[in-house]
Parts: sequence; structure tokens; C-alpha cells
Amino acid sequence: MNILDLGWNSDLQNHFTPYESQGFTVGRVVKEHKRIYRVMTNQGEILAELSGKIRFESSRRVELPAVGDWVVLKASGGHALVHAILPRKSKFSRKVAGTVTEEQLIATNIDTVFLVNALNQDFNLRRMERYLLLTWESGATPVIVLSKADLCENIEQKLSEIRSIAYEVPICTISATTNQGLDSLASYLTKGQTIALIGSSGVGKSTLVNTLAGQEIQQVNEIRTEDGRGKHTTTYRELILLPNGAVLMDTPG
Ligand SMILES: Nc1nc2c(ncn2[C@@H]2O[C@H](COP(=O)(O)OP(=O)(O)O)[C@@H](O)[C@H]2O)c(=O)[nH]1
Ligand SMILES: [Mg+2]
Repeated sequence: MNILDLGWNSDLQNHFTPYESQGFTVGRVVKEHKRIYRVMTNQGEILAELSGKIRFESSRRVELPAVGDWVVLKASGGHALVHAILPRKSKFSRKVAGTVTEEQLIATNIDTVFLVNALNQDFNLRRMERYLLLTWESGATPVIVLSKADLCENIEQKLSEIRSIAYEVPICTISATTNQGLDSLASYLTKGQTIALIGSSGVGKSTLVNTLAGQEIQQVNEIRTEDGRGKHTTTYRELILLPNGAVLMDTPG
């Protein structure tokens, strides 16, 4: 494993160089358990906890590491502490309902957000607009991905509804069952690019991750029949390296 494959670049190297001379290593957070982070480094995957410094100095969630972050680590004997977070290129967060100040940090350092909506369900155009705004605010580039095209008979009508709110945002129509339209995603899935899949539960995010990865990495859950909605099955946001060097990020919810 080489972290260059996870999107490392000269900008990040410049920020890291002062730490490097002091014996720190660097890695990218691929999974977050409560305050313990699974970090990919050049020495393989390690578990890291927060250093006392970061715990005392960070009062808000956004100041703590999230999936996608590049973190500066001090590793000793299979144990590592996170000392700092390198500057983020983008930061995708949701406002937590009912609070004004607290934001829920979903993921960082995303290049492209696939906003996934299923063509067999009623669109909520307002919600889609909200997600487009969140993506623009995050610093990442949105792409609207309409999934389950195999289950839709009036694709053109749905497309015209969405075009009315999408402006120049690209729209890709796909089916993970028939592989229709998957090649339209290829231009975003290139080496070193990080692509996050965001969308309601059950729209087919994990299925798409598995299809693109060519193997069953994420658990896919059958839809509850009563309401056509999926259950939350992706318990951990996770970075997945595709064979061609793109980095996919599946998210729950
Ligand atoms: N017909 C059809 N079903 C799909 C497609 N993609 C996903 N599904 C089904 O939708 C359900 C939810 O998929 P999942 O990937 O778990 O959705 P997630 O919650 O967004 O990760 C599963 O039963 C999948 O088999 C598709 O392109 N076509
Ligand atoms: Mg899922």
C-alpha cells in the first residue's frame, strides 16, 4: 500500500514536511469507530487514538478527525496517536436537527459527491436542492446519480423535473443490476480522486460501491417491502480503494 494511491499530493506534502522532520508519520482515516480511527499508512492499516493535545484543544466535532482526513501520527509499538489534521480540501457536513451551532461532519477531502437518488421512488426535489447546496458549500463537486433505471418507465419525465433544479450539474442515469450507464461515471473515478456517495437509505449506494469494486465489500440490504425504503446497513463510513486508484466513500443514511 502506498498512500500516494489514496490521493496524497504535493500540497499535503508541504503541510506535512515540518512534522516529518520530527519523526511523525501520516495516514488517511478510512474508518471511524467512537474516537478510534482506522488509518491507512505506508506501513499498513493501524488504529489510532486522539492525543491529549488534540482532545484538549478541540471543543467542536469539526475539529476532530473524520473519514477522509489526512492525520499526522506518532506511532510506537502498534499503537498510534493523532497529533494533527492536515488542512482539508473539502468538508461535507449536515446541520444536526434542532441545534444551531453543532454540525455533523460526514466526510472530508472529497473531490466529487455522487448524490444518489433512486428512479423508482418519488423524488423530493426540495431535498435534492438542499443536498446540492450542501455539496457546493462543502467544496466538492456534485454529480446527480439516478439509480435503478431498470425499475423506471418514465425516465425522461423524471429527468426533466430534475434538470429544472440541477442547472449545469451533470446527471448520470445508471442501473447496478443491468450495468446501464456505469461508463458515464468513469470520468470521475480516476486515480487519486475521492468520490463520496450520499443519499437516502435504500437507493443503492452500497450496491454501486460493490459493482464498481467488482466485489462484495459493502453489505447490501433488502428493502423493507412496506415502504420501499432501505434499512441502514452501512454502519461505518468507509474509504474503499478501487482497482483503478479511485477512492470511494460509502455513507449510511
Ligand atoms: N432493481 C435494482 N435494484 C437495485 C439496484 N441497486 C440496488 N438495488 C437494490 O436496492 C436495495 C438497497 O440497496 P443498497 O445498496 O443496500 O442501498 P444503500 O442503502 O443506498 O446502500 C437492495 O435490495 C439492492 O439489491 C439497481 O440498480 N436496480
Ligand atoms: Mg448502504
